[in-house]
Amino acid sequence: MTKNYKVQAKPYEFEFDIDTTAFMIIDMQRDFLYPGGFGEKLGNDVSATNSIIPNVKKVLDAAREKNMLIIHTREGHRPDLSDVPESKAKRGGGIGEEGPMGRILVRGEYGHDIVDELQPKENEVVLDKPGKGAFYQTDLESILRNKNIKSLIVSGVTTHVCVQTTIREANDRGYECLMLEDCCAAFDKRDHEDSIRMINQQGGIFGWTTPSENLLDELN
Ligand code: TIU
Repeated sequence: MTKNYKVQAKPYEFEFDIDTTAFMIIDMQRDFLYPGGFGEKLGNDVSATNSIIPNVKKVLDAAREKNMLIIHTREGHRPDLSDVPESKAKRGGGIGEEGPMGRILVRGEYGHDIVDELQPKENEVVLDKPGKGAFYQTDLESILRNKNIKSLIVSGVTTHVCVQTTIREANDRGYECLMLEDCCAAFDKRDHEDSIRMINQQGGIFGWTTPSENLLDELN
């Protein structure tokens, strides 16, 4: 069985060994994808973020088929809000307030959880994070080291905030990151497109980007 893959990408082919690569799904939570959650409360239209669910699901199915390590992240806070920095609390979004999907961005609430279509399976990692980056105040680095992971294939929302922050943090730690363009979204298309350019510019300053079709062509 082939373990090494080469995927057409920008700025050039992305090569990875499937046994040392994890598929990450960043913050595909109801709070960012449906009306009444954190994303909308911040003043955004959530139609772009929820439109990528089917694209992410296709890659998730392929990653499961290949027994890849799958990591789901969720941005959120303790019910007593003791881990919310004042600087974050005062900038809106209604963290901790009651909304139609429960208390906004609070762990254990319906809105904080991952959408039905992408619900994690028992053997998959679910990582709760208080910030935008997936490494900050989490055990992600330890999990990746223990599982001998060298490369990350990254999807989720929002492209310019949690996805980009995580890719930048991963890049500095020596991980090679492939961002799946149509499996990520920002509330504003310009932020999404600018992020793609920021990642793959200067010879892949933070990583590689590609439409998911190129990855699926190789995996399937
Ligand atoms: N506001 C925004 O675009 N994003 C976030 O606050 N969190 C994530 O990106 N998950």
